[in-house]
Amino acid sequence: MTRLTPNDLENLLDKLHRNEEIIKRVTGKSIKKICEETFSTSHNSEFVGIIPITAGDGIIGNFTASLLAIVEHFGLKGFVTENYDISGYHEAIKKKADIIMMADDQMFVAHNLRNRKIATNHECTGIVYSEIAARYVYANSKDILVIGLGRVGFSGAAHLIKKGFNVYACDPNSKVLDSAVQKLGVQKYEKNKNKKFSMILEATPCEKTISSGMIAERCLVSTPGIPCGLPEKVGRKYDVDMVMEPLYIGVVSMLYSIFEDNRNL
Ligand code: 2YJ
Ligand code: MG
Repeated sequence: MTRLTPNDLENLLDKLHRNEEIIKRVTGKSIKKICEETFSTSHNSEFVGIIPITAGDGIIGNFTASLLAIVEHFGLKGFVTENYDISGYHEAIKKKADIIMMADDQMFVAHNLRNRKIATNHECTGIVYSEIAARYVYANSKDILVIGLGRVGFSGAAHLIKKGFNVYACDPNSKVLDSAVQKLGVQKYEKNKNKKFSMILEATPCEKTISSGMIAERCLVSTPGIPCGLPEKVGRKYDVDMVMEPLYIGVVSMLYSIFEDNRNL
C-alpha cells in the first residue's frame, strides 16, 4: 500500500475544490450527493475524534490535520487528540467523540460509536471511485475497466459487478486476477482484443498503467492511486477527464458509510 507523504497532502483544500468541480462536471452530482445515494445515509452533527498513531513508520506530518480540515469542510465538528495511540483513544472518548478516525500503515478506519458501524479506507475508496467512474455522463456503454486488483481495486470491482456493469480487469499478478474472475465474475482485460473503455478505475501505486489502446475517444479516469497512472502524453492526445485526489474523496466515503441510515426517515 502507498503511504501518503506530507507532500501529497499539501494544498489539500485546493485539490479538494478542484476535484469537487470535476466530479460535478463528469457525473452531474456532488461528491456528497453521490455518497448519500450510495450508502443511503446522512450526517447528524457527529463529533469526530482523530487520533495520531505512531505504530510502524509513525506519524505523517499533516495527516491528522488534513483529516480535521476535511471533517470541518464537511460541516462537522472534530478535533485531533493531543495524545497519541491508546492515550489518544482514551482522550477522544473522554471528550465525547461520536466517531473515531485513526490510521496505521496497514489500516485506516473510521468507527461510529453511536451505531457501531466501522469503515476501512481501502474499501470505501474503492466504492466511491468506482461510483464516480460508473456515473460518467459521456460513457458509451456499461463496460468499465479496473486496473489493479489490490484492496481498493478489488472492492471497486465488486461494487461495479453488484451495480450490473460489465467489469474488465487487469493485474500483473495472474493469481489475483484469476481469483477476481472466480469470486467476482470480472472478465480479463486482453490487450490484443483492442477493446476501448470510456470509464476506467485505476487503483495502483504505479505510473503509466494506462495505455492509449485502452481508452475511448472520450474517457473518465477515476483514480485514488498516487502517482497518476495516465501518462501525460496520452492524457493530452485524448479527451480524458480525470478525478484524482489523495485523501478527501475516500474520507467522505468512509464517513457516509458509517452515518445513520436515512432510508426510514
Ligand atoms: O497517524 C498518523 O499520522 C499515521 N499513523 C498515519 C498513517 C496513514 N496511513 C497511510 O498512509 C496508509 N497507507 C493508508 C492511507 C490510505 C489513503 N488513501
Ligand atoms: Mg496510480
